[in-house]
Amino acid sequence: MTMDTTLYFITDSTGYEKEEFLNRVEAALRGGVTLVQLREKERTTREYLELAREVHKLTKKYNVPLIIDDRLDVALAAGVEGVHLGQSDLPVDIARKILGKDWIIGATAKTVEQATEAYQQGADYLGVGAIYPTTTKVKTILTSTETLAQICKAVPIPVNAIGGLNKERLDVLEGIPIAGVCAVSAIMKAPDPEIAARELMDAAKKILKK
Ligand code: TZP
Ligand code: MG
Repeated sequence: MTMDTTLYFITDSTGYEKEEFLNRVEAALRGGVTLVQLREKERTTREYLELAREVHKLTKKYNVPLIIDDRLDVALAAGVEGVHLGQSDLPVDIARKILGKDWIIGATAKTVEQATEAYQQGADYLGVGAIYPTTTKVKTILTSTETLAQICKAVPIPVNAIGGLNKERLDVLEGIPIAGVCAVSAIMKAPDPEIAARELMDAAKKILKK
C-alpha cells in the first residue's frame, strides 16, 4: 500500500459512540483522505487494539494505510501499516529495527534537530506543528512556519503540517514545500466529514499545487 500524505486524517473518538465514530471515519475515507491515523489516548491496550481492527477493516476497503499513534505493540498486533511516534515514544531507530523496512514510521518534529534525527533514524514522514493553536486534546507548542520551511529543507522525506488547520487556514503554508496537511477536528467534528474531507483536499491541492 503506497503512502500519500496529501490529506492525513487523524482521528479522535472522544465523545462519539463507536458506531458514530466508525461512520465518521468511513465518511472521511469516502471524502478522499489519503492516510488515516488512529489516535487514542485514554483507552486500554485491549480497547485500542479492538478499535484498530475495526478501523483497519474500513481503511483497507479504501486502500488507505492505517497508522497507529504512539503504540508500536498495538500496530503490530492489529497488523496495520504504520506507527506514529512522538518525542516521548519509542525512538524511531528502535521501532525501525523491530518493524523492518516495509512498515510506515512517522515522527513528530518541532525543530530542525528533531527532524534531522528522526530522518536519520529511519522515519518515512514527519508531522510538524502545531501551526495554529488547536482545540484537540494535545500537549503541544506552536511551531512557526519559518521552522516548518527549514525542516522541509533539512530532510528529504515528506513533511506534513499539523495543528488548527482547516480549509480557510492553509494560506500561510503556500510556498512551503510540505507534502500534505494533517487534520483532526476539521474533519472529525464537521457536520459531514465526507464533505469536509473533500473540501479540505481541494484547498490542500491548491496550496500544494498538486
Ligand atoms: N499534534 C500537533 S497539533 C495536533 C497534534 C496531534 C492536533 C491537531 O488537531 P486539529 O484538530 O487538527 O487542530
Ligand atoms: Mg503520539
